[in-house]
Amino acid sequence: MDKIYSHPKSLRNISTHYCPGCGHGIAHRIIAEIIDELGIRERTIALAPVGCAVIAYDYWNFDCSEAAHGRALAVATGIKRIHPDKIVFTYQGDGDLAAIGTNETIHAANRGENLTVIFINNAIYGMTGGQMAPTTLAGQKTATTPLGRDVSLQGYPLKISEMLALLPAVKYIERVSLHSPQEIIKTKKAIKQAFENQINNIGFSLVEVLSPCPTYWGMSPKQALDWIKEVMVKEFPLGKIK
Ligand SMILES: Cc1ncc(C[n+]2csc(CCOP(=O)(O)OP(=O)(O)O)c2C)c(N)n1
Ligand code: SF4
Ligand SMILES: [Mg+2]
Repeated sequence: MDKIYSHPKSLRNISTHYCPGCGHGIAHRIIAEIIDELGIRERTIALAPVGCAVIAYDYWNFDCSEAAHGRALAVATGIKRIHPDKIVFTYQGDGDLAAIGTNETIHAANRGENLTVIFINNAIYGMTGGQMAPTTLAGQKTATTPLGRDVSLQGYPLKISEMLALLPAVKYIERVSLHSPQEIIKTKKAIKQAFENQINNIGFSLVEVLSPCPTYWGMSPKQALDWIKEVMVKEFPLGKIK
């Protein structure tokens, strides 16, 4: 009989601190499976973000480093330039990558660093209590927009993937989602492509993953998946951007 389930070597066998229905655990597992499949566990270095995934290094079973909030791509640049034989990736939330870290993100992309970026867009600051993120939808209620995001005061949801796609040194950008098993399979394919690009020295690759945060969306896990499918993808359409 074919084996259909096994624990990835790249994932430690411990419980996580994530809330029920959170997307981070699914994304961690996908990355671990890919690193096993590509046989790169011994030469992978991850940069954990500041955000709910701050202790991702406790869950992955390969080398990891931590960066100050938003600085993962600056640290990753240094590591990759010193160790071009290593496979270096950042794992960052919308607050980390597209708010405090916007500078680092845009300039690493513009330099065409040969890095892989996993961008977890849950449209909120999870770790700090559900404040508005750059990617919060218009009208979305958060701790800092209790009446809903008002674009005349707080601006529009930031489409950082589309912005980055304009840069000539950026080689691959795709937006995927975790809201169903079919979409999770597509997410895995896109993330694998982003790692293969780095292995083949193709250059800067980013996968934006729409990911549920039931806790700070004030929803059940099932409602959060439906909200991505019915509401969030209208603002953040899925598919290859570049
Ligand atoms: C320099 C600095 N500023 C602010 C913070 C507070 N802070 C911690 S995590 C975070 C935002 C996290 O949101 P996101 O990156 O979207 O990750 P999520 O928790 O949603 O996965 C903020 C503002 C900090 N730790 N360091
Ligand atoms: S607060 Fe949101 S992003 Fe953070 S662990 Fe809970 S569900 Fe996940
Ligand atoms: Mg977030």
